[in-house]
Amino acid sequence: MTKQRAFSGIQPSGVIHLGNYLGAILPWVRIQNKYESIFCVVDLHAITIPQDPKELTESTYLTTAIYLASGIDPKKSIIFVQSQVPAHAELAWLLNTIAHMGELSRMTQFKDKSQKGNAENTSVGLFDYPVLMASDILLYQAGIVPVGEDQKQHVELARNLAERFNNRFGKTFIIPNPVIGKTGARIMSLDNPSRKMSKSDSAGSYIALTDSPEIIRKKIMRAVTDSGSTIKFDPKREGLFNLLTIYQMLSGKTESQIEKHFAGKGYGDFKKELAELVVTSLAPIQKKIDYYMKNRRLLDRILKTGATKASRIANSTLTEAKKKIGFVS
Ligand code: AQP
Repeated sequence: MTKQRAFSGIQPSGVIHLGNYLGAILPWVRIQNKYESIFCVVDLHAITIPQDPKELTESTYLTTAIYLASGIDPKKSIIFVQSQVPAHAELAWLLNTIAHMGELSRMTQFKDKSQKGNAENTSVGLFDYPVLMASDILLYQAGIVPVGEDQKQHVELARNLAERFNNRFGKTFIIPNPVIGKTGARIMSLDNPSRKMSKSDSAGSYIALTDSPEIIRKKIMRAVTDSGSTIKFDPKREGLFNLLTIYQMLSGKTESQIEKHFAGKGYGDFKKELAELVVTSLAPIQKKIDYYMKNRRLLDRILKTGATKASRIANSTLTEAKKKIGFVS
């Protein structure tokens, strides 16, 4: 292995929103020249919450199209669908036998999601989600895991499981490191800026990458701010700070350049400019998404190549792990 490896993924469930884009996809595009990068559409994760089969298929293609349209280059990076590489589920089983109920019960995402529904009917898969994620990462010997802030705890579990396995059976896995951006790692909800932007919230809380310009303008103009009037980066003014963070990431300007630009202007002017910036930033991506969605055979071809390359790496790690455990080959 020459370059260090990076691995990450997004679930093909519901929409892909601006939080996913700024917190995950955009950093992936930037790192793909530096690391041997592997980006997965994690459909096995998606089904930990009930999914309509037709929508799951559609969402899997759409997520792939969004990766490509955003600038993930299949010539540089491996793009594949998780369920097409059976080693993910198999290593997850092996890791299940060393994971502890207690550590999984402490995962905040599980606690949040199981509390949203009927706890008694929460799937075992949702509980086990972090072990499957550890399997995803460890199979590729990824040292780098670029994620949003909300996934940090899961990457830490992957580190713990890798260390536990290595200590018990001998060095098998590289210990992964979460890489979390300084800006944009936690984009907040537009209608409740104390919560992170999330696809399972109401549609007004997020901007989907596929939202039309009219919808984007409406959502931004309605975004919750405060009763202040100056446009300044102040983390205590959560709503405004979140909108300014989005502006900063899409414009590439510094905080002081932005504050200077909006000096003397009000929230209305700022929101209008932000809306136009979001619309113009997403327009070329949306055009490419349409192109890929109309070319399913191209998507299938890219995914097939990706799955072949991913399987080669994953199967080699899995074989090693099984040998260490003592399975007869
Ligand atoms: N609001 C966010 N800000 C920055 N990064 C975010 N990510 C998610 N939300 C934000 C990052 O996107 C990547 C993929 O996320 P996922 O598919 O695992 O979905 P999620 O984190 O469960 O996203 P949602 O929208 O919050 O889904 P629900 O509503 O189902 O819980 C990850 O790197 C994540 O950190």
